[in-house]
Amino acid sequence: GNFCLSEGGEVLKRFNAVENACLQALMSDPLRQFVPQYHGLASRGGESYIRLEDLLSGLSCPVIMDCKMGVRTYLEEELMKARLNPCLRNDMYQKMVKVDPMAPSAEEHAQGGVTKPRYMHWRDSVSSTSTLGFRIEGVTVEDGSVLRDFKKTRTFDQVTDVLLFFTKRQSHILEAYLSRLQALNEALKVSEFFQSHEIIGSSLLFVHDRSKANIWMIDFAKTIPMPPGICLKHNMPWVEGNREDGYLIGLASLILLVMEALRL
Ligand code: 4IP
Ligand code: MN
Repeated sequence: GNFCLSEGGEVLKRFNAVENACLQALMSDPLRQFVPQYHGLASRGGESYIRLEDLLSGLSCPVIMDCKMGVRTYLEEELMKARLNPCLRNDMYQKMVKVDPMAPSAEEHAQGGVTKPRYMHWRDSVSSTSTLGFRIEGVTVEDGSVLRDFKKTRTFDQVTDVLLFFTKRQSHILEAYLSRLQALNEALKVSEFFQSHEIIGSSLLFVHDRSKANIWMIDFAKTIPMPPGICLKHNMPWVEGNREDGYLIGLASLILLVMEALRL
């Protein structure tokens, strides 16, 4: 997972070269206002960290929802790797059985392992990732406890219920989220970064307290530049080789979802 430290109004996140390059590029892109401000690197106890704006500072008892964006959460590279070297993961088999003992095939049960893309694809299909283009990974409530039991939250109605719970149906919060999502949609249209990157496993972080609500783009460790001159559309179905991520499919679903929650 993501190893973070909080320090002096900043967050230190374990260094990752792919993420670091993205954050640097994003600081001179129209998406800058949707990304935590990047303050360079730090080192602590022999480890390197990325210094980021603390998105929670100035908020009182914030609640947080993490939505992982896109119609898939693994890189095409993972498929290639698994084909060349079909390494069986027992940890992923265990995680799979915990959610659904019937999910592994007879062969997978016998092996006690599944390949990474097999696990990731299964995760995407039992959650809302494959159909809605995003999934809820976690919700942190006022007392700081984290709810992570959303692995089978798949349908539009199921995600709507989580959003209603998370926002407590407060219309001023839902309205603020809606305008932020719409502003993000506009910024993505003119973003050179967005056109030129495959964005996998990145999240939108929804954060609000009693009065303020905001949404941030975070987690770029699997956000990969496209070859020069090749652009992604982000709203097309993925077929292996086209590298489409479905980011805009997820954003459109989220906009509909918040609109629907405001109507209910
Ligand atoms: C996790 O599965 C997430 O998909 C991680 O993605 C992924 O890390 C893990 O792969 C995988 O086990 P669960 O969420 O179902 O536990 P993310 O970091 O985007 O949350 P990668 O390495 O793909 O980023 P492994 O290979 O790290 O275990
Ligand atoms: Mn990761």
